[in-house]
Amino acid sequence: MPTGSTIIALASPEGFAPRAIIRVSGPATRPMLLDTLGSLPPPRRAQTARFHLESTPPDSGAAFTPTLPVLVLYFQAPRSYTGQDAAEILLPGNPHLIERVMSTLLAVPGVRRADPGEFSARAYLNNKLTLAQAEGIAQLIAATNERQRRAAEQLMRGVTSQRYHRWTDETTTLLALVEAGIDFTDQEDVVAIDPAELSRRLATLARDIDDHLGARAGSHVSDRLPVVVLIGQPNAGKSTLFNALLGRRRAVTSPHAGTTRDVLREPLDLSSDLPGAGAVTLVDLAGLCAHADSPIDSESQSHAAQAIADADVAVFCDPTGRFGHPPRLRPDATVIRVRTKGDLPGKSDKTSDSVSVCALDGWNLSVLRRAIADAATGSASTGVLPRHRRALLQARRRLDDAAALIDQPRADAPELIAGSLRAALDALGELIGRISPDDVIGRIFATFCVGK
Ligand SMILES: Nc1nc2c(ncn2[C@@H]2O[C@H](COP(=O)(O)OP(=O)(O)OP(=O)(O)O)[C@@H](O)[C@H]2O)c(=O)[nH]1
Ligand SMILES: [Mg+2]
Repeated sequence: MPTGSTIIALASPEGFAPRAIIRVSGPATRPMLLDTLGSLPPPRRAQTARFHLESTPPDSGAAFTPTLPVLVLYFQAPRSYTGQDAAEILLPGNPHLIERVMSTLLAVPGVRRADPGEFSARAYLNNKLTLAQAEGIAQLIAATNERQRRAAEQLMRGVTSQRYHRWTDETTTLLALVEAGIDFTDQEDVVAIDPAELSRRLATLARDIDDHLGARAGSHVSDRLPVVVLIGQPNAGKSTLFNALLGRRRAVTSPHAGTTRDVLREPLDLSSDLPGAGAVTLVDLAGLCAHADSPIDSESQSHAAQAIADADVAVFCDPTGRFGHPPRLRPDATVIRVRTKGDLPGKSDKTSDSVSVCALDGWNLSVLRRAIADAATGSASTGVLPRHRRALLQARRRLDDAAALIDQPRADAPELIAGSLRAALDALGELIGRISPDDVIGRIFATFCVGK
């Protein structure tokens, strides 16, 4: 992510508004302000000015350059959000004027439009923000409930980072103690730290991580993909939705109720819907009936009930939007209510917590995919970001591996324990930004909006 260019973006919503804000960051900020305003405002003091718009072709013959009243804030490096020379230009919120100001600014050499999250990425690269704070900002912008807002605030205030640092320190200490045993004892199978002590400290660490991840973490510690079942009455449109989510015709669909009899399971990758969310197992089932008319029906109903009892997430499909009681689910399962066949005129009550979709043309499927990704990663209920959850679960598994090796009577146990602890550290390192591969940074900041 090169930071040598100067980036500009509209930092306020598109459309008409009393005010719009254009944000600028980069080395060409000063010449740009001099060019367009005729003078440089004093740093950090809002100043009114007249912005000289580039003449458009009809005016070009005239010697007259149109100007626009604006309010300008100039921030001198390094005292700015990004750590670079930066500015904010407040102007009337009129899309036509905004575009003319933007094109005047873009005519200054070295200036281009910002990519999503590029301002925050620059702040991070200039050590103005930690990775966790940057993610906190993104989460705050996207928060849809109080829990997520609180989690975002903890990220931004550094509370979450401190916790991650504590776990990293403890893991580093344990690794050092185990390695001391490998390097400095004559007997290879002796660990410098007392095994009971190591075991106790690993258990404490694991419990702290589980608490942070929420009570449901236990069920996700396994490598099993989260299971997402489509449930609802026969003919609710489950199989059509199943196919639409998968992007191919996997299940047979028909206007006749009772088409699906078997349990169909397919992996569905949701990483493009929510960075850090991985794949889930999507399951299509027979529609739920109170009465089974034949042995085939009762067998497919019992298979469906079994699959539902195993599910982490249930997508409850109902074209009427009325949604009765869902069938018996695991107590910690999440239910997503989906009004299927959203293209058909409905007599439904508008339930606020349901999402309407049309599986035939894909309307609102991205909203549903995002809801599934949120529910499957548990981030909806705990506020822990999917990327964090994934890294913490990874660390948690490696700590478990280490703990399981303690009592094993094998000569290379200390080396294996050290290897597991190192892998746990790598996973935790991704969270505190010490090991931040480019693609991780790219993915985090790419989820920001332009202008942030
Ligand atoms: N208009 C409209 N029709 C839909 C939509 N989704 C499904 N349908 C139609 O609804 C009928 C039933 O769809 P299925 O996907 O087979 O329903 P199902 O819930 O799997 O049914 P069972 O397997 O019998 O339980 C088919 O005729 C579909 O074409 C939709 O979004 N809009
Ligand atoms: Mg079906």
